[in-house]
Amino acid sequence: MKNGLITLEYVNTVIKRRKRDIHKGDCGRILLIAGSLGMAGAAILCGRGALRSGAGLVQIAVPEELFPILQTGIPEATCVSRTSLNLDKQRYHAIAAGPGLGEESENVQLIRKILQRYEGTFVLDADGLNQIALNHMQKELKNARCSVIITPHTGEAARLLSIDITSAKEMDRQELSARLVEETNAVVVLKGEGTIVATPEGNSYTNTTGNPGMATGGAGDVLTGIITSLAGQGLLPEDAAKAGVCLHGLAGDLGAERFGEYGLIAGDIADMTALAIQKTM
Ligand code: NPW
Ligand code: AMP
Ligand code: MG
Repeated sequence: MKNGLITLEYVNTVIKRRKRDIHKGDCGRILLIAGSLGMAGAAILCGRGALRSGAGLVQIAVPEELFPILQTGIPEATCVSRTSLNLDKQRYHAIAAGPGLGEESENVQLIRKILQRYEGTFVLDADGLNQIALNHMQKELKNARCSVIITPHTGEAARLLSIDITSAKEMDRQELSARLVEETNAVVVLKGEGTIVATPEGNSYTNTTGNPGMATGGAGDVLTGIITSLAGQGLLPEDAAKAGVCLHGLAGDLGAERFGEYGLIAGDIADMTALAIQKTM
């Protein structure tokens, strides 16, 4: 069992240098199942985080009525309907589900299908996690065919563990993250000040970057995009989670230098991820 800090020096050891003759298909083809009417922004922010951290091809699965918003808000990404997805690992190197997904029951079936069939890395966040909790799917998560990374904040952690939010807020965060690993057998990213990445092997790492300016709507949606992008580029799930939270925090720090902690918004964090990666190389 290891306990450690997640530092920029560590990130430098896991981010790959690009070969001169690389093409976009080599840089991670990823699928983001995100967004719903009223929360299209979550899908755009997630996609922006993914692109700014190097994903070569980003496809976003949204209800068709949202295609025009997505294609305007993030023209670099393509859109696909949630009803016509091909889940082969050859098609997508990593998949995420959850940011702004809402509560529609058809999304539950899609998440279930990914857990049963997909062979790559699957990142679950936000409403994706809420659906797992609501439909008591923790066992399905444990038995998943894919490698799973979950990225709950304290409220989502409480729902997954069926405990009330006040108790979760009062609980020691190391203990809370260890309980989440036990419940899901996933790589757990317990978000907040000093985000913890806890692994099924019993290791626990605490992030050293980030600031209170990141307490702003959409910041977590950006993180999901970053982690999925890194996993899609070939990082192991644990490394994608650790490097992702560190780069996301550094992007928040660089954004706060420019806009201050009060003015920082999630889109700034996504864009600053580009500079954060540059700084670690
Ligand atoms: P309290 O009472 O505030 O202290 P929810 P959500 C508790 C999408 N978004 N951080 C908290 O406690 C997301 O992707 C879309 C946060 C409260 O009881 C999701 O799909 C945006 N909460 C959806 O909205 C931008 C904490 O948890 C509850 C906490 C809902 O996500 C915004 C809140 O959790 C957003 O990202 C912590 N550290 N600790 C867009 N532009 O489209 C405890 N809580 O109800 O899941 O709400 O996180 O906003
Ligand atoms: P979410 O609540 O899903 O939007 O996620 C918020 C993101 O911002 C997570 O990555 C948190 O770790 C980060 N964050 C929020 N508040 C703080 C804080 N006070 N200090 C550092 N990071 C924070
Ligand atoms: Mg969130």
